[in-house]
Amino acid sequence: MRVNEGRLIGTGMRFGIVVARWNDLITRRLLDGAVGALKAHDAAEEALEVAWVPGSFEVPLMAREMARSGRFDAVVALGCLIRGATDHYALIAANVTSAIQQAMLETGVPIAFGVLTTDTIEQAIERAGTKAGNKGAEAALAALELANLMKLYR
Ligand code: DLZ
Repeated sequence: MRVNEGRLIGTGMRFGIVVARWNDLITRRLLDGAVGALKAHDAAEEALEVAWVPGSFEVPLMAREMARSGRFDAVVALGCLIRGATDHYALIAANVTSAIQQAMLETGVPIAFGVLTTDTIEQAIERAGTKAGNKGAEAALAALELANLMKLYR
């Protein structure tokens, strides 16, 4: 029986990173985490390309463009949605999640989901490199693993 798993090797791979400017106190940390994780696994600095977008709502479109460009082995989507007093959060969160998945399935390029959806800013801080790890780094590693795994099928 052959069992395949994607290895965490970034050598020779190219990554697009889309990051939302909204809540940039948090998203900058997610970006740092993602870049740090990729470099720690031997991705070259010049193989990383970052595109800033206004908010999480715009992340899926840009992630799809990057995926479609054929220039990247994988894309990392980063944002931070914090529940507010309005229903804006619920509407955007559900749409962003499914739009990112749809873009990934449409293009066949891994797009890792690193958009935080939290009730409070404190919860977001915890997930952006303090108590609960860095979800940007985790998303980057998921992208790296998938990119390596998919190479086995191409
Ligand atoms: C408008 C809005 C609100 C209320 N909250 C957030 C948020 O918590 N996180 C985020 O990334 N973006 C937010 N936005 C901005 C939208 O994502 C989008 O950029 C605007 O509605 C313009 O299309």
